[in-house]
Amino acid sequence: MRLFVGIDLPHELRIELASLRTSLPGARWVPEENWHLTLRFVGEVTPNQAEDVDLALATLRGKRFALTLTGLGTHTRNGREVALWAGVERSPALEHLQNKVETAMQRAGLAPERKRFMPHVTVARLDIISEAKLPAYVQAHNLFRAGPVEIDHLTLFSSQLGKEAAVYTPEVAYPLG
Ligand code: 2AM
Repeated sequence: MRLFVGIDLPHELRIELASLRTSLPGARWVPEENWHLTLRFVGEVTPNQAEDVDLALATLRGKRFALTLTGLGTHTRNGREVALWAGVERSPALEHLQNKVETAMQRAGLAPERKRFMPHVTVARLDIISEAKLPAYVQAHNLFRAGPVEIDHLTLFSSQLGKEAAVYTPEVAYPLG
């Protein structure tokens, strides 16, 4: 199974994120039920490894924190803009929690994550035609801001890749103290 550790976004943030889904030709909006913040992508694991991941997360002592979404950005691949995301306000509490998750994943036997943590919520995948319209779109939504909202649990998600969109399923919730 394919897993990742993240934050299932509270309703208050989802309402605000929905305001970003305006006209942007060529944007394939991520279905609302798939909105999340990834703290650690785990990837394909065996059932035994999944158990170790679950155990490591269950023993992690994380603290609640306030999550604020702010600003917009894009991911580029081969010089092309391929995804649009909402940013996350820098927060020592979130960084600390993400570090704890990383340590827990290594305790569960995963190789260390080499990529720097760059928290974001992907809201759309972009086709070529959306690129020309992007500057105006980004300008119109530049001041996007949602929250702060208290986050009181982590979630272990499974991900099933599909033809249209992936299906992300919250499998286990781990309360934050
Ligand atoms: P993304 O939204 O920027 O694509 C499930 O795929 C989640 O894990 C997504 O939030 C995705 O980020 C993130 N992720 C991080 N590294 C990944 C990888 N190597 N492959 C797929 N998804 C990854």
